[in-house]
Amino acid sequence: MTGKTRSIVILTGAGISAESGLGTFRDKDGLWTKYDLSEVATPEGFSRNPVLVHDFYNARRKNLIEALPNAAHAALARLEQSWEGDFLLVTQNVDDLHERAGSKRVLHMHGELRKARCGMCEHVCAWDGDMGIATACPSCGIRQAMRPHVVWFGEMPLYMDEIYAALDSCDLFLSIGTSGQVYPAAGFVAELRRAGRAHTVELNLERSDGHTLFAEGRYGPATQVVPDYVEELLRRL
Ligand code: BJW
Repeated sequence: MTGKTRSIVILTGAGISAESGLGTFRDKDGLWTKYDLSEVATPEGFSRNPVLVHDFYNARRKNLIEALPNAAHAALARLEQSWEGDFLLVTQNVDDLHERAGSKRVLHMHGELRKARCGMCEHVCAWDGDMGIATACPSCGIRQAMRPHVVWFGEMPLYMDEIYAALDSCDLFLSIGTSGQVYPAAGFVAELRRAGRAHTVELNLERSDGHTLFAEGRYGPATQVVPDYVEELLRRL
């Protein structure tokens, strides 16, 4: 696959961070089995009960700050460093474990948990502490408008122009640790398949519902299958 591979796009999901102790969403102990997503991950839920939503993200932010990147994050950083062609890591994850493992070309299409955004002036800033309904925006000073800088259902994911441009020209697409249930990310593999120029590989704990759309699959824990696959790719460079 590397003989003519010039451009790699990698899509990651919650499964790559599972072994770092961050919960996934749709697995049997996933976040959506404990919380109603319409209450904590929609703009309407935030309007109805901002305290609940802030508590949900404050707890996850604390957990994230204590978590560490794992061997799968490290392997992708190694791949980026060794790869001379185009490279883009698109993550649906709001954690920063890719960056902490050394990845540089990362786009967070669903936002970043360690950032806050003001719903009034749209100011975005780093945020590691708790946030609440009385938190004032550090830029415009308005209270009650600060929210986690994440993308909820019904909101537009970020960086879509850059992502589609990279997908348009990629020859290798890896989908890692995602169930492929949430659009638009879930549609990337079908779009690539229609275009017919990229080799597509799913690396996941188990076959996702859409696994037949991929040309190839590697199954098992991310900390095993991702380093193994990256080593294989680098050996062929
Ligand atoms: C392991 C592992 C290990 C475990 N090793 N693997 C009807 C049809 C089509 C679309 C829609 C529809 N109705 C509504 C929509 C749109 C909606 C949508 O897709 N809904 C679906 C539920 C149907 N999408 C949106 O609203 C998006 N916006 C949008 O579409 O705007 C319009 C638009 C149109 C066209 C172009 C562009 C835009 C916004 C979606 C926002 C999603 N937000 C969340 C929350 C973010 C903040 C937060 O973290 O709280 O993002 S929801 C949640 O799901 C989070 C994730 O990023 C996302 C994906 O989850 P992921 O990563 O796949 O996790 P899981 O848990 O599902 O899967 C984990 C996988 O890992 C599993 O397969 C495990 O097996 C595996 N695994 N352990 C390897 N150790």
